[in-house]
Amino acid sequence: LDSVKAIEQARAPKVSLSRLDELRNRAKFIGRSCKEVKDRYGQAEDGLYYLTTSTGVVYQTFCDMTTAGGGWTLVASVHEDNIYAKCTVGDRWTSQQGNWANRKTFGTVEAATDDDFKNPGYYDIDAEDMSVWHVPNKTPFYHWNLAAIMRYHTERRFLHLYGGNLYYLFHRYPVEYNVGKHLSDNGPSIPIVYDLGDKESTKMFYGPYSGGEIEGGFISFRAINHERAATAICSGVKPKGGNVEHYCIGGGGFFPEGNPLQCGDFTGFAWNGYGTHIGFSTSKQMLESAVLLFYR
Ligand code: 3S6
Ligand code: CA
Ligand code: CA
Repeated sequence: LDSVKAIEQARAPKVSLSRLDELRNRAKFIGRSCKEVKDRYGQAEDGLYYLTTSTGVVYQTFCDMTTAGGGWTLVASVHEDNIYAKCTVGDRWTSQQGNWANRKTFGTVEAATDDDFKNPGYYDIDAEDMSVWHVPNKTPFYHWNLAAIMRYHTERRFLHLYGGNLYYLFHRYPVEYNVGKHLSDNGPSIPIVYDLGDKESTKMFYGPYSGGEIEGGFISFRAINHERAATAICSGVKPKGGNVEHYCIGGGGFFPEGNPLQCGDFTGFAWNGYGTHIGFSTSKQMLESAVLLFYR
C-alpha cells in the first residue's frame, strides 16, 4: 500500500494554492448553463465550472467556451465499454430503463470518456443548439478538444422546436421498440457545421456498407431500423435506409435482428468484426471513442 501511495504521490501534480484560489473564484460564477456563465461573468476559458438547475441541484461539468462563440455545456457522453457485451450494465443508453427520457443521472465529468455520463443539465437546460465531440476513450478532459476525431455543432436553434433539450425531444420521439417504421417514422435530421472533419471523413468512420445508406453533414434523432428497433442518435449522418444499427447509437433495449447481437450503446458497430471497417463494421477509431453531447 505504501509503495502504491508513493507512486501516486510522485505522479500526481500537487494542487497549488493559486489553483485553489482559482477554483474558489470559479465557484462564484455559478450559472444554469455554460452560456450563462460566459455571458454573465465573461468566463472565456474551457474547463470545469459549477452549474445549478432551476431547483438548486448543483453540479460540475465541462464548458467549451471557445468553439463558435463558446458557451457549450457538456450534458452527456455515450461510451461503449465492451461491444461484445449485449445490453449489460455498461449500456446505460440502450436499455429499457428509458434513460434518454428520464431525470436519472450517472457518471462523472472527469470520466466522461471512460464511462457513460449524464448530468442534470441534460433535462434542465433550455437550449437551442447541440455540439458533439467524438473523443478517444480515456482521454483526460483537458485534452478532449485536441484529441477529438470529429467535432461539429448545429446552428439552426432546432431545439426550440423540440422542447429545448433532449429530455423533451425524446419524450416526443420515444426510443422504444415498435414505435414505427424505418425512415417514415424517424425523428428529425438537423444539418451540422463541422469544427473538425467534414461530410466525407464522417462517412469514412462508419462501415463501407453503411456508406451506401447515409448522408454526412447531419445529426439525426430516433432512427428506426428494418426490424422496428429504435436508436437514439445518428452522429454526423442522416439515414437513408433501415440498417441504422450500424451508424446510430443508443436504443430502446430490444433489437430483433440477431437478438441480442445489436443490443448495446454502439448497437451493431462491430457487425463484421471489431474495428475492421469491413461490411457494416465501423473503424476502430469510431468504436473506441466516446460521443460527448453539448447544449447551447
Ligand atoms: C450489403 C449487404 C447487406 O447484407 C444484409 O444486411 C444481410 O442480408 C443482413 O444479414 C444484413 C443486416 O441486415 C445488416 O444489418
Ligand atoms: Ca455505455
Ligand atoms: Ca440490419
